[in-house]
Amino acid sequence: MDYLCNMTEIKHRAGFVNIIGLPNAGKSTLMNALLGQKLSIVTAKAQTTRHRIMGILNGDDYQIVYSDTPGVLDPKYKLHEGMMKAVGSALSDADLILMVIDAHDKTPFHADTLNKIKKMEVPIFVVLNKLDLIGNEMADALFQFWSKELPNAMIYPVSALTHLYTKELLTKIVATLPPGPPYFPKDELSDRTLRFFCSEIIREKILKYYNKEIPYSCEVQIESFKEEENVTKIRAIILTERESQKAIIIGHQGSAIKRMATSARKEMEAFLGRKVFMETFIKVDPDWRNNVNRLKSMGYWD
Ligand SMILES: Nc1nc2c(ncn2[C@@H]2O[C@H](COP(=O)(O)OP(=O)(O)OP(=O)(O)O)[C@@H](O)[C@H]2O)c(=O)[nH]1
Ligand SMILES: [Mg+2]
Repeated sequence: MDYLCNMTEIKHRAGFVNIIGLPNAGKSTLMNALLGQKLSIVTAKAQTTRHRIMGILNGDDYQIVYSDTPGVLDPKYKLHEGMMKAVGSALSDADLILMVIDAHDKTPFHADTLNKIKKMEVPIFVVLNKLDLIGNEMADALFQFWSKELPNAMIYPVSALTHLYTKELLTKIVATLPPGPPYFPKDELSDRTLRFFCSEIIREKILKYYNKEIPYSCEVQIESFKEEENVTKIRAIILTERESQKAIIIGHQGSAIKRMATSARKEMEAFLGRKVFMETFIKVDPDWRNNVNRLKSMGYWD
């Protein structure tokens, strides 16, 4: 369809709405709330999101291409550098930035990133998230603070978790999108594959069930993904850095991996809407987090 020639479609709006913020601010929760479905994984641990993940919301007269991004941090290893490249790309192609602040967390925003945002010409929405955790006085103080820091930005207090004021935020986002045709087919929900989301579901359960360094030492790869008539058959590989970590992931007589994999399989079944048969293997891949070639093959590095 030619969106420029068709008079009814000239009213169509479309744009990239990129979500930026510190780790754990609630960026993924916010994207899921704005999409009305869970696409990005969410956990209580920081550095849950590692990739830029697009989530597309299609209305009759608009298409919002959200990008969830990893939390902004100072890189300690190459994987972090790759994650910050994803943030950099989201800063460079946005039509609108949603800068998510955890209203309950006093950590100052990342100074370099804030300076970049201050220089940007696209509209900025400061989203004061986790409103459910703070009182009016605190909300007012944050509102004053961000009005001074970013005088041209609009400020929206919300709770992504309880969906407080997220509908209102969505209305403002749509009104701010530039006019234009859609970027993706209007039945598309993401730039990512089902296979990718299944690997993310496993990572979410690793973050949930294991502590300390274990989740950060792990990467998940879906070696095969076969959609058969009544079942999707998945072969998943968990990479970890050391034999000792592998032993912890497996647990006593395989109890730990069984618990994690069962929980992942159930969530995949709900996500895919069909039965899943999953086999899980663990491989030791020392230093994958610092090997640029490995990171390239995993999609963390262009
Ligand atoms: N109380 C409350 N908790 C929230 C809210 N939004 C997110 N959370 C919680 O905050 C934690 C982090 O949420 P995420 O959405 O994973 O945060 P993120 O910014 O994507 O984190 P990274 O991907 O690690 O950068 C989870 O435990 C969420 O349930 C909110 O509005 N209120
Ligand atoms: Mg996230």
